[in-house]
Amino acid sequence: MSNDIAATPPTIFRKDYVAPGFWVDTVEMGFDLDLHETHVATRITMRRNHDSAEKDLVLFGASLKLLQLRMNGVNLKKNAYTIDGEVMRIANAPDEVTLEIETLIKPLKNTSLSGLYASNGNFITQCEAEGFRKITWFPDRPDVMAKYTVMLRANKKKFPILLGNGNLIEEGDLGDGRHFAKWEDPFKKPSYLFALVAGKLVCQEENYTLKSGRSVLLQVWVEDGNLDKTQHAMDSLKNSIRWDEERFGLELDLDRFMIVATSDFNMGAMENKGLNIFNTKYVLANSRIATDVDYAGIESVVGHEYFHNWTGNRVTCRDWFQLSLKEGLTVFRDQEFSADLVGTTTGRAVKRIEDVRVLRQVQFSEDAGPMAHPVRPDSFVEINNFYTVTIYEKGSEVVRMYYTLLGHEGFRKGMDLYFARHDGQAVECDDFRAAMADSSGRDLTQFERWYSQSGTPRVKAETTYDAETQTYQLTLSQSCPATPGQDEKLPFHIPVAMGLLDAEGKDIALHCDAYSALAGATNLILELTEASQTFTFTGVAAKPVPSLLRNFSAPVLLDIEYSDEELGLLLANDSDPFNRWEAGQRLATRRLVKLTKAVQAGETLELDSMFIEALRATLVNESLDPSFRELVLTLPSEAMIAEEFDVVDPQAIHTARQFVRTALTQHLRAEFLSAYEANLTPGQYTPDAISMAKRALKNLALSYLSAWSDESTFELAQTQFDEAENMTDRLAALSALTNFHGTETQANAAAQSLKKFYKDFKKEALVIDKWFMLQAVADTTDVAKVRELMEHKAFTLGNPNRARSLTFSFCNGNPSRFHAADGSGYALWAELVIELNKINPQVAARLARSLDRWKKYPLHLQEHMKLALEKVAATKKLSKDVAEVIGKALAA
Ligand code: B3K
Ligand code: ZN
Repeated sequence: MSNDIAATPPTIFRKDYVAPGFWVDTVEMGFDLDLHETHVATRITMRRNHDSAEKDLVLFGASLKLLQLRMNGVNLKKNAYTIDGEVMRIANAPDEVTLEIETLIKPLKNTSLSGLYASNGNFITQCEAEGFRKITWFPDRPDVMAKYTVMLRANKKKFPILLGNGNLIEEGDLGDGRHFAKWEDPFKKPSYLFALVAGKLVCQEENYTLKSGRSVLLQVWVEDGNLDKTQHAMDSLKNSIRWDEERFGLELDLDRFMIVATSDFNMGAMENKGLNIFNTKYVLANSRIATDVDYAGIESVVGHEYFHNWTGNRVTCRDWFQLSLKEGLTVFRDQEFSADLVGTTTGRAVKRIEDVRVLRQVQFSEDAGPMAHPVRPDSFVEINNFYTVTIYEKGSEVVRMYYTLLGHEGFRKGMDLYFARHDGQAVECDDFRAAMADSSGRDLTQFERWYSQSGTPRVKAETTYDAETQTYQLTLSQSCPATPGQDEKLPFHIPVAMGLLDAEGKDIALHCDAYSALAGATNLILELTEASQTFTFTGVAAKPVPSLLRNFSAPVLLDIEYSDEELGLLLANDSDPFNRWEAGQRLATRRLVKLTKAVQAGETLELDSMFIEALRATLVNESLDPSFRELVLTLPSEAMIAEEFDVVDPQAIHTARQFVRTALTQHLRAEFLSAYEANLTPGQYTPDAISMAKRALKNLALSYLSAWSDESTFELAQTQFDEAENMTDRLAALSALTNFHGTETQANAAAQSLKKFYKDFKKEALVIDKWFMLQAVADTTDVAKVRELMEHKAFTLGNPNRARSLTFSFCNGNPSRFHAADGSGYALWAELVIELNKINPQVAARLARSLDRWKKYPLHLQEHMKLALEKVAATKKLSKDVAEVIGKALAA
């Protein structure tokens, strides 16, 4: 088999970094935009970097037809340069160079959605990470920053709107049915932040006054017919601008800031300077088409891209190994933004819990698999494969640990120093760490290991209590499993926020030998820096219950033995809302693991009353925010439960979890019904925190109620579906109906509702994505049903959102069906990866990752998975993207 596998593409190493041989000062570009053949003329002024070991003038290019290449006014002969793959080298170039390059590109044929491409007849660009080289030959690397002036020319009728980075300095007619617009970006930027958009678009715009009094123009551009869906994005943008001024003293540096929505986009959005380009999913919203989750997603992505203007654009990355420098930091900023907007303590905790859930479910899993990599990777084959949860979410946790260690003011000082030192530069993760260390006077040398070592550390907590001396000892030990390429790990610098609870659940005043200056505090940040450390607490009147890793103060797994009673006490009382939720999850996980084993052993399943009563108490506790109750009542996902096992049995996990849902409903039916009634949100839809919280709890109640099938709950769901005034309620009801295990009549009624939903929303692509996704994750949907849905006229693999809605959702979100015993799920997966590889390698590589953890399954499934992996590996013309993912999986 291995003979058929194409040669592995080359690996790029961080240690091989060499500064560019030439710097670029200015870039002037002229585009003659045509969907079939776009002509690009580029003039680049460059000067030699005498400090570099690289003596050649190096340019990158891909999928380009080179028409002209002139250096200092002279046409370069074919023997004056070499081209090897994407790399052009001009040897013996003088110290001062003006290059003039003409290229021809084919936007309509570009299905990779990287570079310049067409979307519904409009032009869109995506240049991060290495898309600019698909537009022209250029030193396409982030440490080459230059000033750009761009002239866009196109047919005026077909492309009435012409947008570029920065400021519009000139526009007019060309007399031949074409027109032009000239854009100038006053800031130096790397090529990955270049963007242009041209086509038929309309905008919502507003003049907005900054804190300094300066007025700026804000625009949200969409396709015609969508202007009724831009208000929330505009509000989110204004909130982002204000937040960055208030929290970090960072002002918008341009006179104009634009957001453009496109339905063909590989990722969520892109922070191009002054011209952010977004997936429609993160722009378009009104109560008819968007759910509360969509509203929250828009707010955070609009914030994220806007915050990049300082963390990413003004200060950028030296090389792509430093990606987390901008991504981890910007995720931290967007998480804080969303939390600050809600404002309340519970609201902040709810946001924190949601973020940690993603981290644990997706990043911990990545860190335990064949694609595990440090926050600052040492190598990659294809950089697009490294826009990962490790770079983003773990990277954000690393930034959050500085925040925890340095405090609110200390962190702000560090940020100020970072900008004072590095504005306008392309820097490294180490520069950020140095700013945090130097501004605070703290030694953060050991903290560097969070950037260099991959894998999720485990912290084990052991305690002893001596009643005689009233002394309590807490021993924390850390370890980290081996990951690909890293067998030995050194201890991390881990902040462990903690408190001790007395028998009533109240916080005890802490007297810890190592933190005498903080005597009397009820919350301490212990700093674990060694393999094992013991912390001694004195004056402890009775054996306490420890609350450790409060607010999830470090991205680690915490091993600690609690009794059910202790967890019950924490769930009911901990002053740290995160750990209250955590205690509930521990209670649930313990049972779900035991029940999964019982399913495997063919034993009778039973749910104990302690757990039921603990959840009942939370559910009926009206002093608790509904969104918090919703989180406590939500069971750990099947993927989370799977992490508890060395060998995963997806069907047994599914059966166990469904059993717990049904058993809970059986006992808490009345309470779920009253929670449903008490949390209705009549009247006009608003996406405010309180209404969203109510809808979340109400719809969770509905989903539980429909687990215990009877006539009245089916009617409840049907009525909610028929009468819903907003998409949140409508979709929740449709999901309840679709997952209802009832009579044939009920199944038919559910099918009718699905049909009606399609008919009512067939013009709304984002809603049809939901329609596919809801079916993809339904537990009745097997491989055959997915294949049937793939035949639906609305399905296509050519659009990333649509492809993801059905196929990704099934492979990643419906484990008990995807892992069918006959391997049919994997066969489907292989076909899809191979097909997508031809259309869009980045999207294909994402789907390819669904089989990362194949070694965690029983041998008979592993055999099927290996065949599927090998089938993909043997495919002709496999992209670097897919080859890297599959190669690493097979090497596991
Ligand atoms: N920086 C972009 C991601 C670009 C992905 C390229 N494959 C979006 C973001 O993180 O804001
Ligand atoms: Zn980002």
